[in-house]
Amino acid sequence: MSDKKSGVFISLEGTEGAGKSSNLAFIKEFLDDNGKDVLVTREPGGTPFAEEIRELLLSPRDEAVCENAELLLIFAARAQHLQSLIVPALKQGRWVVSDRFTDASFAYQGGGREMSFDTIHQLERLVQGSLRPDLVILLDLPVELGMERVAKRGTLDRFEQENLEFFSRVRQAYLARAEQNPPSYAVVDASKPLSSVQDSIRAALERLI
Ligand code: Z5A
Repeated sequence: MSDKKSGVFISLEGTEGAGKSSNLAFIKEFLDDNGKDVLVTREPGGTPFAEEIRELLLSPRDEAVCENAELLLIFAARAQHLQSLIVPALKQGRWVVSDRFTDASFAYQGGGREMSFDTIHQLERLVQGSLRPDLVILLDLPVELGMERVAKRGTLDRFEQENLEFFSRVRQAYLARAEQNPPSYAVVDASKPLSSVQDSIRAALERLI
C-alpha cells in the first residue's frame, strides 16, 4: 500500500468505559474549529463491508471463535477500511480520526488473548505498509472503574463479556505500547472528570497542530 499522505491520522484508544464515545465528538469539534477537514471513522468497521465484519466479530455466539479467525477478520476489515476510506482521505489532506485502530489489536488480541505480538506486527506490515497513526490518544483508567462505568449497559458484545484479568492485560499492553514510543502517544488519565480529560486531549491536539 502506498502510504504517501499529506493528511494527519489520529486514533483514539482505551479499555472499557474509558470514554471514547464521549470524547470523539469533542475531538471533531476542536479540529473543525481549527479549520481542519475532518473524517471520523471507527474500527472494526468504517465501510459497509468492514461494518459487516464488525457485526460478525462483536455478536455474541455459542460457537467459540478461533483466535486466528478473529485476528484475521480484524485485519481484513482494516485492509478494506484503509484502502477505501482512510488512505484516500489522507491523500486529500484530511484529518482522519479513527475510534480504535491497530493499537487495539496489540492490546486486545496481543494482550487480552495473549496472541503473538510478532504475528500482529507481520499483519500490520502486510496491511498497512509503513502507515501508522501520527498520534494515538490513549484514554487510560483502572479497569475496575471502567467496568463500573459500563455496568449499566444492556446486552454485552463478545468482547465486553471478557473478565477483569482480560481487560487488565489489555490495559497493560496499551501502556507498554505508549512507553515504547512516547512521541506518538498522548496518554490521558481518563479517571478524571470529563472536563479535565478534554483539557488533556486539547493540549495533545494543539501540539499536533
Ligand atoms: N477490537 C479488538 O479486539 N481489536 C481491534 O483491533 C479493534 C477492536 C479495532 C469494539 O470496540 C470492540 O472491538 C472492542 C475491542 C475490539 N471491545 N471492547 N470492549 P468499540 O470501541 O466499539 O467498543 P467499546 O470499547 O465498548 O467503546 P465505546 O462504546 O466507545 O465505550 P467507551 O470508551 O467505554 O466510552 P463511553 O460510552 O463514552 O463511556 C462509557 C460511560 O462512561 C458512559 O456512561 C460515559 O458517560 C461515562 N464516562 C465517560 N467519560 C467519563 C468521565 N471522564 N467521568 C465519568 N464518566 C465518564
